[in-house]
Amino acid sequence: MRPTASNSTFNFKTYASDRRGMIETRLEKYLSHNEPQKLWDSMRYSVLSGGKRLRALLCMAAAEAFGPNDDVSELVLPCACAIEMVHAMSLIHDDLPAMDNDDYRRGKPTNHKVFGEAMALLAGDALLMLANEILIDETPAKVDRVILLSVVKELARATGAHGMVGGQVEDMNFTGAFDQGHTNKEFVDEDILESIHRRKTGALITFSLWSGARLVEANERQLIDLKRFGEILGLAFQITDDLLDVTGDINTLGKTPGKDEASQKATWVRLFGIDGSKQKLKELETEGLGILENNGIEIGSAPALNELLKYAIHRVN
Ligand code: GRG
Repeated sequence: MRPTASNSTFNFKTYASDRRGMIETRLEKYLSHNEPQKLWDSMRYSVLSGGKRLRALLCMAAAEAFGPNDDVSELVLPCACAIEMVHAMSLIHDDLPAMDNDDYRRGKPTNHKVFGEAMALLAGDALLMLANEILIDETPAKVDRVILLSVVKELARATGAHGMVGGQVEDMNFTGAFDQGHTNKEFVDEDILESIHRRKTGALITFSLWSGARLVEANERQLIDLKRFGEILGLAFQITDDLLDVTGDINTLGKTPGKDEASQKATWVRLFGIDGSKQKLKELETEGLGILENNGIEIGSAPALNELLKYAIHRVN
């Protein structure tokens, strides 16, 4: 049933825990293959290793906010799981020595540390394709196929050169990671950094919200508002990530802090300091909540979206 703010029993912790349960069960089902064994073990290792499931929750919450007043989880769970697979594959590749060279993720050794670099690459590739297969195959026939096709296309766009991959390349560019030993870093200003964040992190987060609403046939106006809300939430999420890299510890974060500073990465904290980053987060929170309140997305019908924005900003890992 659709959660409402007027219903005083709405409790975000219970809400998130119920939906996480559904997401985990479904992910286990979609990953229950064993041929070739090592490949599926590697895929499972990274997808089923915890994680906040923020993107899947956003997808489900958006569907609940705009769908019919009955259970829409069956309609969007395949999409929510596909998003978590794409997210997990991006983490596997991001942790590789050729990229961020990280040893820990979600409190465990990274995929390539356990399975080797070649298998980590291949597990990422396989997850990317499995995500598409699941989205197309498992989305119930009740969902109009033209709508489904638009969702498949948007996922490709959010993931590829226009989205996550493009953002990662820009990020590495400005960090000097492609310089092959020469220092050739370019100057990063707020606009450039926002554009990196919008693609590298924001595109998949925005897609998560948009796809949930699209699958339940939200109208054009609602989809536009939700895209803007997604951009705000995505930017806020990444600025929080930049902050946590400075203020967090390995046990809470589940990954090594201080990596951004060590690699001289272009981050919000580097540009504007801790206080400047916190100030920007305040502004984004106000703007995001304002969109929910003023532009066709009533807080009363979408308390989970409201809480998810706050969670993205005030989280500790
Ligand atoms: C998509 C084809 C393809 C390749 C990947 C490596 C790469 C290209 C992109 C990097 C994308 C990336 C890792 C962005 C950072 C996003 C980010 C802050 C991730 C952390 O997300 P959380 O905190 O993680 O939601 P959990 O563990 O909670 O799921």
